[in-house]
Amino acid sequence: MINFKRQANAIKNCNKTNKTNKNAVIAEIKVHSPKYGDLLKQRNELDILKIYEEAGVVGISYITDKQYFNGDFDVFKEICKNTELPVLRKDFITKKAEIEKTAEAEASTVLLIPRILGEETAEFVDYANSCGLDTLVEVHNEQEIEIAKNTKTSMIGINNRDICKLELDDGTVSLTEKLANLIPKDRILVSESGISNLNDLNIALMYTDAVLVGTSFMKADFEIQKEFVK
Ligand code: IGP
Repeated sequence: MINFKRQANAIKNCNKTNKTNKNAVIAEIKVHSPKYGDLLKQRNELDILKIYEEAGVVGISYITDKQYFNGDFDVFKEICKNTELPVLRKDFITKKAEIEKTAEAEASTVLLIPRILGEETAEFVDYANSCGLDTLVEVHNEQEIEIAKNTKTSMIGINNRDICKLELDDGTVSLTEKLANLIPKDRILVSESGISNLNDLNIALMYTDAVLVGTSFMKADFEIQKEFVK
């Protein structure tokens, strides 16, 4: 139960300090992108974790899906063990047993996708919360927002990309601009995917509490990462 709402609280605290100009960035350790291929480039995930921590990110995301993203649950467990930051598990979760496994790894948050779970999303959110996990419910259109609103999730993520296209689309923050006002203000709002530069980041943060950045963080050098977080 220790981890409950850690990610949500970290974002809230960061936004308080936002008065001192800190952006709430959840940085993804993304091993492989269906679009860009290998992003790890012979680096070690735990070394990347340390660099992200130094850059001052508000949370870590890791994709455990093997098929499309070449993720590895054992690496995920290592990441959780080696950081004080809240860690989000990204995967295409369809079974409650996977939620339990995520909690056992001492992750902070689990991603749940209405496109996959439909109306069952609410039940999965409750289950994750009962396991001590926070939830990020990921939406891409108005219909999915309706499903997300009917759950108790503390965080809603607008995925700027269509997950069914497996990253062959570019994703644009204009989707965040379009959908943000449909999300109730009592939920923490995150803009996910396709944030490739500071301009995208600043636009997204005009509408949301936090951003989730994968590919461009994996490609950027430390100075640029610090610029993102600053
Ligand atoms: C990161 P990007 O464009 O910054 O690399 O995107 C993240 O949002 C993306 O990896 C993602 C994802 C997902 C991966 C969003 N939702 C669901 C796997 C499963």
